[in-house]
Amino acid sequence: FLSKSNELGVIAVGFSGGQCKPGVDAAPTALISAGLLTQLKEDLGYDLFHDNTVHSYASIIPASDPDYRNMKNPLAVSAVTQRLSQQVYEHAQQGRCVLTLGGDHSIAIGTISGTAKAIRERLNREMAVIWVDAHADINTPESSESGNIHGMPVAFLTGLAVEEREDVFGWVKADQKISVKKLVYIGLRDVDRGEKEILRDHGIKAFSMHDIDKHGIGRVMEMALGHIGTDTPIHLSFDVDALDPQWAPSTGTPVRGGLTLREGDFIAECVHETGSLVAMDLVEVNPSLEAVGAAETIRAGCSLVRCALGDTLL
Ligand code: B3U
Ligand code: MN
Ligand code: MN
Repeated sequence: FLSKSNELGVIAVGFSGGQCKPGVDAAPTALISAGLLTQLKEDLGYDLFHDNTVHSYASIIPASDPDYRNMKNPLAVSAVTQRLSQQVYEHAQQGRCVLTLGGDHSIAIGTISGTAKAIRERLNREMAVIWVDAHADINTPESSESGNIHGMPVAFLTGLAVEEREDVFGWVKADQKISVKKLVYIGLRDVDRGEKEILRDHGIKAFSMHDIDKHGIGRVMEMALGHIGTDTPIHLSFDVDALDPQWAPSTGTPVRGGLTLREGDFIAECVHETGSLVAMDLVEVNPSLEAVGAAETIRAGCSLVRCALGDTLL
């Protein structure tokens, strides 16, 4: 095991600035109120390291934050993710697995940069990332049509997007980045034209819903984990919109034709079985959208986290 097996760092991130719809900042409270942390402690036996705070980072969010290179809220997202990166790093550096409850997916700039650096220092290894999502989130500021930074985190984490300004992600240094060779996508079905070009040009491993329909989720997980290689630390970044809206309707950009809840749980279970999970993000749960489906979406999110952290059916 690459992490201390019973210690779990937990960070609750109530941040929504990577996209335009309010409400995704309320997800950590909703997930925790639904009993997620109690289940991890009492049913799965984890020692939780949690400051009992939902971080909104209000004190570091600037009053004025004009668009820059087509990015919306650039200073806020950069400042929040820089702080989050340090929080994640402090857990991971002590050998804890780290669970981050978002928040929109821009927060992965913070979480992944934090674990990548800690894993390099602690294990002298390059970490892999499994990105489960309907979207590729690999737009550069220039390729993005929306300007929403939650569509760009992978570009900043892989170095495909570069920015000198320290206060606009210039703080993400080489030891905090990941290789495109160690990145695997699962669940894609809404990828922008510019993103498709980026995935093709860099030979990035991606399993779309087409691949899941064709091979089945069992074979796809074998191929995904085979690509990463055994004994490689894994950061699982799970966007709840990878699930079909039938299971997770309360999310900012639902896309039909997604994973069933069982397929999502299966992905998480397979990652757990590797024994190589070093961090997980659960993002884009928005309890205020499609309010009728909020409880179901929260239940699905809790299930994904429990499965990744070792809950089994039998
Ligand atoms: N690719 C689009 C849409 C999108 C990305 N992530 C989400 N939506 N959730 C964009 O805005 O970059
Ligand atoms: Mn996403
Ligand atoms: Mn998504």
